Amino acid sequence: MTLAQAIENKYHRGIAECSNEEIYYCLLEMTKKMAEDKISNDGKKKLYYISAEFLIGKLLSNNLINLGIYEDIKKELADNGKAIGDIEEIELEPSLGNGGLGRLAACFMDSVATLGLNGDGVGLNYHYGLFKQVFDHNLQKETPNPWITDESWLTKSDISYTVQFGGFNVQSRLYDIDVVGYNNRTNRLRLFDIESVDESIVGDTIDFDKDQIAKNLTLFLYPDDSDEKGRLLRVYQQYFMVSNAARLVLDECVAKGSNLHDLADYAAIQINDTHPSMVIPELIRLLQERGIVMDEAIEIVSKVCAYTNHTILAEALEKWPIYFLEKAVPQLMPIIRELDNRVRQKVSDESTYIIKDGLVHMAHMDIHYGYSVNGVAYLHTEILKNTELNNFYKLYPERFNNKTNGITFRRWLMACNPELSAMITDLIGDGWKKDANELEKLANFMDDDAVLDRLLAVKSGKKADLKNYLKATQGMDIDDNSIYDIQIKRLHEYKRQQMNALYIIHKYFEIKEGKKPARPITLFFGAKAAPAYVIAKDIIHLILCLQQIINNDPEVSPYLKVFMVENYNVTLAEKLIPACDISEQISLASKEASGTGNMKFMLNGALTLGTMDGANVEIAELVGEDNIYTFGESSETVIARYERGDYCSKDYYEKDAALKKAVDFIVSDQVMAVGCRENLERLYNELLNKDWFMTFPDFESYVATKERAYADYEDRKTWAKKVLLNISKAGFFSSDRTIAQYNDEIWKLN
Ligand code: Z2T
Repeated sequence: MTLAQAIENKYHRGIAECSNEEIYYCLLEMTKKMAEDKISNDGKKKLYYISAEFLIGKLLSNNLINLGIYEDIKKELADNGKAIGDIEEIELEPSLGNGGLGRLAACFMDSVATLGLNGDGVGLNYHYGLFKQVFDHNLQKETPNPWITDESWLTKSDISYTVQFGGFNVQSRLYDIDVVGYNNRTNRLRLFDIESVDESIVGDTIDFDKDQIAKNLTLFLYPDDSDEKGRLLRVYQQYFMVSNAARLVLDECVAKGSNLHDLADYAAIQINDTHPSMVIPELIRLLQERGIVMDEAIEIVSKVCAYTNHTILAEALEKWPIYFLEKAVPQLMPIIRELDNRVRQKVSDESTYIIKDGLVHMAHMDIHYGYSVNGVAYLHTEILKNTELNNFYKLYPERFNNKTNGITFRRWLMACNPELSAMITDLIGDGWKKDANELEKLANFMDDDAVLDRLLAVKSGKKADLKNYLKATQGMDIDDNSIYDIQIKRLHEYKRQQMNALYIIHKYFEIKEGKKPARPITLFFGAKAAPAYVIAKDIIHLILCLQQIINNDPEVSPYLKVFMVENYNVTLAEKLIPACDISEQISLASKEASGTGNMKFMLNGALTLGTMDGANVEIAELVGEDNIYTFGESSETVIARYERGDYCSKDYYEKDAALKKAVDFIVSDQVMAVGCRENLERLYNELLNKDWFMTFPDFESYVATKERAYADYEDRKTWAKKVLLNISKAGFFSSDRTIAQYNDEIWKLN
């Protein structure tokens, strides 16, 4: 059916006579029908990817592309004077994740379906996604972020379970979102909700009454990124998620013919970080309920569950107080105790016990009672094996494996950068859309001036698009002749936005002193800080103050501007990434498990300015040192310094005059005039007395390397070659590759 026919049936009018909103809802309905026709449960064994977050982003364009009708719809709309971009604006973004971990889960679901594998995501149907960020007096404020409208991508199912908590029961309801593979089957995202959510308690802020747990379990997503803020209500959410998931798994497997003893022939469960870890004791409990004895139940579950670790930051490793699990999920504690006792009987290394000092260590349970433990980039997995989880590695070396993260090229190239996609297809055909390694063929054009010119023209076009979008939506005045230098990711000290801010101050002084850059520079930031993460919010405050000072200084702003976009989310990422020249990946070496933004930028023709951390190491390996800007201390040096415990930031501050000048500016009268003393002094003191993520030792090499990148940018032809080479090597980072490896080495479906 054409869109015109669907519109005629629904509204008895033509496309040109409909509002963008009417067209959006018609496309939504049409797409859902087409997607549902391709739902399949083929394949004996099925993957259940359980995750507290699926940061899916807007779905319309993505689904149209994967159904193969995007171009037709776009043309039909254009013929009727409508722009598909304006229709996309109607859709609300489901921000059902914090950052990398949640977006990874969404990319993975796309690739599972695209590879034709039988696999669903299982999670929670949050009514409010990650808070909406608003800037007010250069400070972050948080407001509720609803996304569910009467007509949405959700389909109510007839599946419902009673979930028991200590003291009360809750009735669940399953909602599905179709996951359309690219020219392939449709799988599903299975989001559990409660039957009676009370949205009325949510007002203008995110500080609402969370006491009535039974009514509000699925109301909101926890806004923490990699650090665990210990909010215990989260345990209720987690148990609600996994108890439903476990029952869904057992019911589906039994329906397919499993006798439960052979569960591992029917199901693989991937535990996405420790948020779903209670699925292990819960499955054991349910198997016992269905007549299987403890010994065998443990054995079955240990052949089904696999665990992915996403961080080495100690504060992010979930440990729940026993008394709390006892209160919230009393039926699990005897099982967890039994699991711990069995470890104590066979293992002498106390550091691996599940229960220690009144705390239940969720990751320890996953490793002892799962069949696979994976890290998310080569370096990260090595650090897990050699330091962080070394005691476990010694016990179970065969369980440890690496799966370097990936991204779906459908959303992160085809949908967000159709111009670059079209150019690539013109040059090498469209085989790369199914086999990303074919991008290597681009290397044949390294000396083709016409190709290099076209590549630069595509980038200029995307820079102009971003300029226009940010002017229209956020009132920003961007010079699209400038270098676009972009750092977008959650605000976290280890990601070191503060080091980029210090660079900006340094550059501001240079310009004031008459040292003008060859070309104007625009520094973009996009970042949400967890509402309770004080220093992270102070860093946002500093950046917003710098934006105000610099952009309004007529001496400096022709050469340097700073823009922190408000409410950075997937939708904004899709606009920012294609326009980027320089991708900031400057985490303290050893701390960023992988990063996935780094891959999106590379694929869209930005060059990486980064430390040898996470997947940056693999980017550097693939492109070679001439095509990436690396700097800073190695992970070995950093880890050794932490072990010695002798880092003193003041030593660096005293020795480096340029650094001192930049740091002192934070508490200068000039910044105080536009900012808050309390926030700025706190940040200044934090850097001077702690600087836990070691920005000072890397500052000098960061500045020097960034200057080298800016200088190189002026040789447009050489720059274009580097860009082309980066794109040609990006195929490795397709999540299709990652998922093929998960399947070959962990899930073994088909
Ligand atoms: C998260 O996004 C990540 C790790 C977490 O550890 C939690 C969250 Cl919400 C508990 C990120 C990593 O920081 C990033 O390096 C990685 O690329 C991403 O997960 C996906 O693996």
